[in-house]
Amino acid sequence: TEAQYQQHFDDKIAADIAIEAKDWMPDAYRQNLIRQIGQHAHSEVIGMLPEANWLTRAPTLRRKAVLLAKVQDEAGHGLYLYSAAETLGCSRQDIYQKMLDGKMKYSSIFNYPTLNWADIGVIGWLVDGAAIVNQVALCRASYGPYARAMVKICKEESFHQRQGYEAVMAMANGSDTQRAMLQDAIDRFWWPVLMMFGPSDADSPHSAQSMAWKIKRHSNDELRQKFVDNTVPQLEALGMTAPDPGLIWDDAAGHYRFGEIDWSELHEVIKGRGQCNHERLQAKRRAWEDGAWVRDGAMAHAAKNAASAA
Ligand code: FAQ
Repeated sequence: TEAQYQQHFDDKIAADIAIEAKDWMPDAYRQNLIRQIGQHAHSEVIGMLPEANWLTRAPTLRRKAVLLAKVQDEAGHGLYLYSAAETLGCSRQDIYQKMLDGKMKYSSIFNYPTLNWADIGVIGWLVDGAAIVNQVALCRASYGPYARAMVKICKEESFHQRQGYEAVMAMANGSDTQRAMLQDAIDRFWWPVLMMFGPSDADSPHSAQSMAWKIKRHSNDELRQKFVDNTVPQLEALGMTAPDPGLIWDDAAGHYRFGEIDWSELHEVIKGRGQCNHERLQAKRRAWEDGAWVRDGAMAHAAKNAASAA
């Protein structure tokens, strides 16, 4: 019966046994995962755009090759995640179309522009750094296909974070102009990166249920704190500062304290009114339309093959 299935599911969650694609699961669990994994997949592919903006203008061939590899990795992450979402019974095309129609979200961070090369280093260091803190926790998510995708993604993401830090180290050791560019990029990205972890726990509608289901293992605020604690020593090693006068070490707590996030900014960006929301969706819609001939060609080729096989 339904009650027995539910009991079996609850027992597995309690015992930390992964839920697999063909297992019974409550419909709300399935829908919540499609929402989160789908948004995560969209973030990976939209996240290619701000960095791709600098591929043709990378300062050296080495930096260009590294950035190209990183951007390609993000496409791969999108593909693993769309596949993980599909194991839950949704269609990739359906959730992709919802993203194009503005009916599904992607991470707020990709609605900020990349104005210069320093932004690319800062994205690798801070954006991928934040993504890792969030995704390491998701390696233990209760849904097996999602957790396993995260393991591979985290390995690649950790290379991304290091290439970003290596790029910002070069700028921090460079001229005064380079140091000023780097500081400006940090000043613009610092707060939006803290917003990547989502609303505060008090204002996070999905958290309680996602924690009970062990999809989320740590709350938004816990992960944000972990990121700040990890990152401030790296900031100091660069000789740079954060645009937050409230950022101080709290010896008793063993954590950095930081100022209040401007939640109205996060809400505006999530609602589609960030600096680049329109541009990002336009770029993806154009790519989808411009790629129609490839899809049509592939379908015609498959139909021809099927006909000749018959
Ligand atoms: N942006 O109740 P909660 C990357 C939405 S890293 C936009 O707290 P939840 C790597 C949220 O969806 C970035 N929307 O929700 C990379 C919900 O809306 P809904 C991607 C946000 O799910 C680097 C509502 O607010 N990583 O791509 C944001 O429990 C460089 C209420 O929020 C992931 O997606 C936001 N920042 O917790 C790629 C990680 N925050 O659905 C390229 C997986 C919240 O009700 C280049 N996701 N919202 O309409 C998660 O861990 C979770 O979904 C959270 C949000 C923590 C993001």
